[in-house]
Amino acid sequence: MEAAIKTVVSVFLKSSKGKENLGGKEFQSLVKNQLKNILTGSEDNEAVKNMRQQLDNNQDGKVGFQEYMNLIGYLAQAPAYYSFFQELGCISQCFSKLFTLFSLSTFSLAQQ
Ligand SMILES: [Ca+2]
Repeated sequence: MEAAIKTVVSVFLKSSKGKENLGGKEFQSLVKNQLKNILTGSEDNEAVKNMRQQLDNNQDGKVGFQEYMNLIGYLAQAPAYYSFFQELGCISQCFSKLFTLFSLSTFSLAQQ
């Protein structure tokens, strides 16, 4: 648990080069390098840009730590939803609703 928290924080700080926010290019390389096995579409620059804009709650054009944590929180919850949706028999349909709910509609989860 502690190791996971350290990793989440250090990935942000490494990507932002110690700054409080991730700019467009920095966020793009974080997604490409760190999330490529979780998110399909991480290679799609336009999709990553859309995701950055959707995460950008305070509309400053950058991804702050809190905004980054929203993404981590979402990704942490997704596998739990997956088995629930599997039981309901509506994986892709339910995920697209969930992604819309989280305003991340341009992305989908990689096959579990
Ligand atoms: Ca922001």
